Amino acid sequence: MMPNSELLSFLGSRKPWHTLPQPFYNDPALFQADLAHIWYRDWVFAVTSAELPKVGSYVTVRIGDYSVIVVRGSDRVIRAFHNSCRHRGSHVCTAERGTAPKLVCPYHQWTYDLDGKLLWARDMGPDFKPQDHGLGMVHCREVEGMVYLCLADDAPDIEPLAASAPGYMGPHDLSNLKVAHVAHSVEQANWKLVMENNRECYHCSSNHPSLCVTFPDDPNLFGSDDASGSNAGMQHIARCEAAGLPSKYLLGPDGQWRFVRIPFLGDAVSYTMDGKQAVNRRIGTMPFDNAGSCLLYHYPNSWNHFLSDQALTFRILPVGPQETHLVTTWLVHKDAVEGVDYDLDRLTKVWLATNDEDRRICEQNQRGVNTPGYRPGPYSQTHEGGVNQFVDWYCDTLSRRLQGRQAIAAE
Ligand code: 3BY
Ligand code: FES
Ligand code: FE
Repeated sequence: MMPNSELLSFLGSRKPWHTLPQPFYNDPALFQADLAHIWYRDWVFAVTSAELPKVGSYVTVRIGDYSVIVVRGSDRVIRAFHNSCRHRGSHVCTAERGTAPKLVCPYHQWTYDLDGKLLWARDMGPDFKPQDHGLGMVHCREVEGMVYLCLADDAPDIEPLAASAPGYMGPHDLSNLKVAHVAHSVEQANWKLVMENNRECYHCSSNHPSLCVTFPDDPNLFGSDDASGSNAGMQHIARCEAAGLPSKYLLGPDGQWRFVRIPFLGDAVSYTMDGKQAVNRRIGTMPFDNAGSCLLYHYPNSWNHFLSDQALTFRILPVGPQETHLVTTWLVHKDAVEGVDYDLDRLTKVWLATNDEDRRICEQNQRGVNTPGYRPGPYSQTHEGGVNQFVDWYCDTLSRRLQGRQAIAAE
């Protein structure tokens, strides 16, 4: 791995309000540093709890070199374990998702309960203590229907998010929704390019024809400042708050996450090609259709849209220095019937197209950054405050953790 001092000097060479130096986007050693200091240290969004509807429903999540099983126990609590058998280390769950009454290792059938306890191991002798060989636990926290994992021994404080989420997300009631669709896409781009791209709409008018039917590309609404620069935004917030929907721009500690409820364009109520609802059943306790979209980003890996007729989650995970896995999940009312209450194509059309357009521009961005002719360029103060805010969060977080390590090493 790159020595901390070298990393810190790279960080020090970043010009304010500029893109990062090239190695941050393509260097394998820097990618390892991102894994060690960001991805293995922070809370990472894994899955919606709606995707784990039954006792024994599980998903496996790959975070860098780690593989983690997220599973709903017989007490309905969602827990996470290292996907490594305590016998000889085999993966226990080999599928990306499924349902199982017990977790049985495919190698020699060591059998674990859904809470990770080892229940059965054949012919291990009289001195073998099953209680010493349960699956390794990973920190796991469900916040308003979104399941977060943390691989660190000591997880950072998630309470500020957990305290604010019920107000903003409670009316959408994510944990009582059902999954209408899950889409996977792999982008040949560094995870930071994918996140930077998400934090601005400078690119929207020329790249997202279907999103632009309903989504306002006004940076005052979702950039790095509160929505006070937008009249439409402030009116929308006031109207929603009066109806009991927390909506004001709220920035978490260190800028790691943010909630704000924004209006759609004109009379639009959902992400459809005609702006009309995609699902004819309102979710949770949403008081009206035109509540716009409640936006939540959480660094390093998710952005989300909570509407009146659906909830949309987006999760990125780093695969390699120039490869990122995006999973998009559409949740709808649990009694909504496909073909009756909603049409799946209509529901997913805008964001499937938008994701693909974003994949293409992020991949072109990566290719251009890879050429020796790349030089860090300036962000637009008008449109890219959100991008700068993300890159600041990344640089500050990385340097704080590197300096922490150096201080420990020097003691
Ligand atoms: O998906 C999003 O939340 C962002 C907001 C601005 C650009 N992009 C559509
Ligand atoms: Fe799992 Fe042997 S490695 S039972
Ligand atoms: Fe985009």
